[in-house]
Parts: sequence; C-alpha cells; structure tokens
Amino acid sequence: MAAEQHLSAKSFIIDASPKQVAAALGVSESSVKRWCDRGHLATSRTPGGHRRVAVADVLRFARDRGHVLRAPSALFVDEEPSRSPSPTAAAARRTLMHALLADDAERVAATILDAWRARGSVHALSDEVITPVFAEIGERWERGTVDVYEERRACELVHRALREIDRALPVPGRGAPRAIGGTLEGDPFSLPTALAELVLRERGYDASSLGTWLPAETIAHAVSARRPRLVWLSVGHVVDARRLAAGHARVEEAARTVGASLVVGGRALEPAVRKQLRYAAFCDAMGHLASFADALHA
Ligand code: B12
Repeated sequence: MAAEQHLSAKSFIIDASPKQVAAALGVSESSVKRWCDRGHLATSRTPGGHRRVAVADVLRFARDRGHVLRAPSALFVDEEPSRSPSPTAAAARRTLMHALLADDAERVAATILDAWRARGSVHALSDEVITPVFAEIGERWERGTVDVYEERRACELVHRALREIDRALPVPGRGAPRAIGGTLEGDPFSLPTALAELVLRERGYDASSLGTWLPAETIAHAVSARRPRLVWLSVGHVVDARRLAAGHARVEEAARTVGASLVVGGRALEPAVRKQLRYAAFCDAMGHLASFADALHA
C-alpha cells in the first residue's frame, strides 16, 4: 500500500479557512475574504470552491502588516475532524508543520518525541506524521509558498529530533543482527535513510546509515567489511536510471556474497525502474521495512 493512500496525505488539511484566519487575527471574516480576493493573502480553493490560506502565509501576512495574532490556536482547530483517519496523528502533523515553518527546534523535537511515543514506533511516526508533513512541504514548494531554505532547514530540524530518539533507544545487544544502508550518488535525500536506521534499531538491529550520495563501490566495501544481515537502499531521486541500475547491481552483488537481504524503497522507485533491479524486498513505507526486518530476525 502506498504511504499516500494509507495516510490520505492529500486530504491532510493544514490550510485555514477565512473564518479561522479571522478568529486568529481578531478581524471580521469579510475583511479576510477581501484580502484573499485582492491577492494580499495567497489563497487556494477547496474542490467545493471555498477559500483556503496556508498557515505559513497567515503568519507571514500578520508579521508583514503588523497584525497581532490574537488567537493563533484558531488556525489549528480541525474544522473537519471526520476526514482524518487518526485525529492524534493529524494533530501531530499540524503541530509539526507549524513548528517546522516557524523554525522552532524545541517544538519540533517535542512534537516528534511525543508522536513517537503516541504512535508506538518509529515506522508509524515516519509513515503517519513525518512523511505526510514533508509531502505537504513539497507541495508548498511547488506552489512557491515554501522556499528551498525552509525545506532544507525543516530536514535539519527533524534530523536533530531523530538524534534524540536514537539516544533514547537501547544500545544494540551483542550478537544483534547488523544492517547498513544509505543512498547512491545523485540522491541527496537524507531523511528516509536516517528513518530506516531508527526503524531497524528499534527492532533490535545494530543498524547504521552510511548517509547519502554514496558511490556504490563504497557501499559494497562496507557490506564486505561489516557482513550485515540486511542492506537497505533508499531511492529518492534518480538522475540516470541506467547508472542507478549499475550502482544498485554492485550493491546487490555485495549483499548476495555475504548472504544479506537487500531491501529497497523510496519515492523515485517507479515500476519501470524497479524492473531493472534485483532485491529481496521493495517497501513503499517504513511499516513494511519493520515487518520484513521482524520476519528476517524471527
Ligand atoms: C526536503 C526535500 C528536498 C531537499 C532534500 C534535503 C535533504 N537533506 O534530504 C532538497 C532541497 C535537497 C531537495 C532537492 C530536490 N528536490 Co526535493 N523535496 C524535498 C521534500 C519536501 C521532502 C523529502 C523528504 O525527505 N520526505 C520525507 C521522507 C521520509 O519521505 P519519503 O522520501 O517519501 O519516504 C517515504 C517512502 O518513500 C519510504 N521510503 C523512502 N526510502 C525508503 C527506503 C527504504 C529501505 C524503505 C523501506 C522505505 C523508504 O518511507 C517513507 C515513508 O515513511 C519532497 C516532498 C515529498 N513528497 O517528499 C520534495 C520532492 C521530492 N523534491 C522534488 C524535486 C523536484 C527536487 C529537485 C529535483 C528540485 C530541483 N529542481 O533541483 C531536487 C532533486 C535533488 C537534486 N537534484 O539534488 C519533488 C520530486 C518530484 C518528482 N516527481 O520527482 C518533490 C516531490 C517536491 C514536489 N512536490 O514537487 N528536495
């Protein structure tokens, strides 16, 4: 099941209605609608034609125009709770998005740690909270309401919070199965491989992410030297499908030589690309990695 389907990320609403904006700013709803229609506030429309304003744009508008946010919480009241399959995950997504765009490192860490405890696993934290929030950030980047520096900073803040989870997890026991992974050259996406490491650590693996943008040869060396039980590759961006297939084949060969299972995942692994690759498992969500890892280690 694709992460997007499972989480209905598209129906994950973080934009506010004119009524919510009005309540937050302490002005009338008709003023807000007028600002929307005059282009002072960047506005999108719901499928039913209702105006929606991104929370980040409301904050920017208030700052630029010197408006006081009298009731900021009004922006985060879910007007359509029945749309969400899990209200707690929806609340965590909202808080996380707000904290990321406000560059509030402490709140990001607190929200991620709370969501981890509430969801009960790193894979659920990833699939239900972090991934949909970043999908939304990506959509905003496409619409031009989030800048590249904000996107990058958001990744940094999440990495910091993940380090706290890392510290809270028990040290792997002697004899714990090893796992290593990362991304190949041309692929800068650092969150999925960091999350895969924590998913596996939580399941009792001695897991290490080697990071991003790695020559296949060096991953192959790591596999030969460390003899892991599981190797993962995350594919978030493909520059050249043939090059990816060649790099992947090198890692797969190294994994086969030491008897490791190669697990692949990532947004850019479309069926046409996957057909050229050999692997033990393809996962489109971290929950699949957790299940596979448990089965392998049973
Ligand atoms: C942050 C970000 C960046 C950052 C990355 C920084 C960093 N340190 O990682 C930067 C600014 C570098 C960047 C660059 C680019 N980006 Co960008 N980026 C994003 C963004 C907002 C978030 C990515 C992310 O980390 N998501 C969170 C992770 C956890 O989610 P995920 O990768 O989907 O992982 C889930 C599953 O795929 C799975 N999974 C993933 N890997 C693995 C591995 C295993 C083993 C398993 C089991 C599972 C698994 O598990 C996760 C579920 O929990 C996305 C939007 C989005 N939808 O994700 C756009 C997005 C991916 N970027 C996009 C684009 C276009 C680009 C650029 C091409 C822009 C450009 N013109 O230069 C470049 C490409 C890279 C390059 N040329 O170097 C597009 C891609 C569109 C497309 N269809 O290909 C997106 C979708 C934005 C958009 N909506 O248009 N980006």
